[in-house]
Amino acid sequence: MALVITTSAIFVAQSAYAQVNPIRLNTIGYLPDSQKLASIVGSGDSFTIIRATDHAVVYSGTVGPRALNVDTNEQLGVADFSSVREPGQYILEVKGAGTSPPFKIGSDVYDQPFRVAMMGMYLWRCGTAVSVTYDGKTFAHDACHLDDGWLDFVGGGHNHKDGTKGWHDAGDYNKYVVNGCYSAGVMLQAWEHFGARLKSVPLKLPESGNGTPDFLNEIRWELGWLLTMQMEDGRVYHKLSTQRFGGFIKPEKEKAPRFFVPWSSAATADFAAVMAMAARDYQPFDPAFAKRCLEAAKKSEAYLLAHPEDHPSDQNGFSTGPYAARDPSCRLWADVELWETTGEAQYLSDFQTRAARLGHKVDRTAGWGNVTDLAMYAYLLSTRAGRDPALVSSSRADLLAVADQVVKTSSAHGYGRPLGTAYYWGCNGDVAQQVETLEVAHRLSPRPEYRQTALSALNYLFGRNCFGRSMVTGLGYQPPLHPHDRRSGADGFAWPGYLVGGGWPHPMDWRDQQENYRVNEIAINWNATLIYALADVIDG
Ligand code: 9MR
Ligand code: ZN
Repeated sequence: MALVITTSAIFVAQSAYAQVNPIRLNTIGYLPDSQKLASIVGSGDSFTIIRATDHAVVYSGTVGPRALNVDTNEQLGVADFSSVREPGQYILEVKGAGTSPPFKIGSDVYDQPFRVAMMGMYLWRCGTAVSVTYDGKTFAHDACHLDDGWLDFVGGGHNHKDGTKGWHDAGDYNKYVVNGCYSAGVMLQAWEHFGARLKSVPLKLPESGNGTPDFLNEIRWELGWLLTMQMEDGRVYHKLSTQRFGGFIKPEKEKAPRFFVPWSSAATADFAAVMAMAARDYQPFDPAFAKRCLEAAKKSEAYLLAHPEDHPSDQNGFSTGPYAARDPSCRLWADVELWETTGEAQYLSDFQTRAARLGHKVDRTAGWGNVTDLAMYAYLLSTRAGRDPALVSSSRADLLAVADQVVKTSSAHGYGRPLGTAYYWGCNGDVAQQVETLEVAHRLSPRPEYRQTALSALNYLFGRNCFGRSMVTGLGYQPPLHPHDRRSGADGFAWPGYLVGGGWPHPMDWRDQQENYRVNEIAINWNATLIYALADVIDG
């Protein structure tokens, strides 16, 4: 097929690619000075990069030798066009194999994806009407779940207490504290690492212009709900949920009662961590809110100190998401964030005692089930005095060793996947999560490979994968159209800005099917790590 890059030709090209395109690259694009690799399956040795505006061949190269990519069992060759730096729109053509989807080169290629992923968070808001027009379509729902929630299961009788606001968790509309705290925590870390850039990115929120940066405005919607989950004595309810998952209807149509679900020490500790972070992050913009967050954090922490046992939530009667996290890593996180905010020596010494008990200080990934790494990032990047030099140096060494391993794993993988051959529920979210470890490593001990591998994570998610497709709704080439998402299902079209979980146990198990929740659901924690990764690379 002759290559003509006009809008209609791109359309023709897309229908021709109903089969998986053998040329797999980041279909959003590449930063000008970054490494630029495509993975090629099948034959074809020479390739060219063709510019959209005048169809000029701007680069010719040779596809590297084929090598077996073990997890997908494909022979893959790499086309390296890193030396093309000129901003613009391009196509990669492999003689005998075909053409890639169009992609861009530019310092701003991630600006729009960042905003769209943040728009996804806004569209997840519960307890209010939302509406956005994106790409010519309107995505909207009326105010939902205004009855949140009932106290029947927490000893309050059939009585009501405010539990409105927050984000829906995922493709379902329930709200889970452990995952909400993890997601808000990752986003607040993004704020702490990249706030100088993020503060000026307008997100078109109802609160825009209120003097608080929009990035923080969005997270505050979740924090407002989290505050309603705290009990008088500092314990925190584990979730607010229907008893069973509801149908594929719009959220305002879901009328089944939603209940507070008994407390857990994991939720309580995660809550303390996030409220401590919020206290320092919102201080410059809303000191009264910051004070409220700090008091809430201290109250929960005080309860935990007086009750050291790991207390799981009694979820009897509920078949919705369990998020059954155990509390040790959550307590570690609470200690360090309270110390970072207050400077109080007791929090530091509690953290250090707990951390010293861990065999290795930094894990391969963080997630709602294990927030150790979030705590370690905070400790290692802290500029406060008083840290134990031995713990700093051993945890620093652990973190750099993990980051070096991620670099190695990514470069050994045929698609540059930083998570290598590990495939499990929500692994796309963990591909994005690697970016934070790499970023923290880069801050402690800069290496260009850390940056490059962070970008490899995004390359993978936006199309350099065995499907040659974007894994984020509304973005890039052939994104998911049928995510496991009740709003998308009810409307009959995919709501934009959401990373889907990804194939497992085999990478090729991903299907763009609504019913396939194990591989095609969306979730706030996966979006939060994607947002961190995009915040790392936007132009601002
Ligand atoms: O992301 C969660 C995954 O790690 C668990 O294995 C899985 C089963 O418990 O649940 C996932 O979380 C889901 C939650 O339970 C309910 N809302 C949708 C979440 C994403 O699939
Ligand atoms: Zn709702």
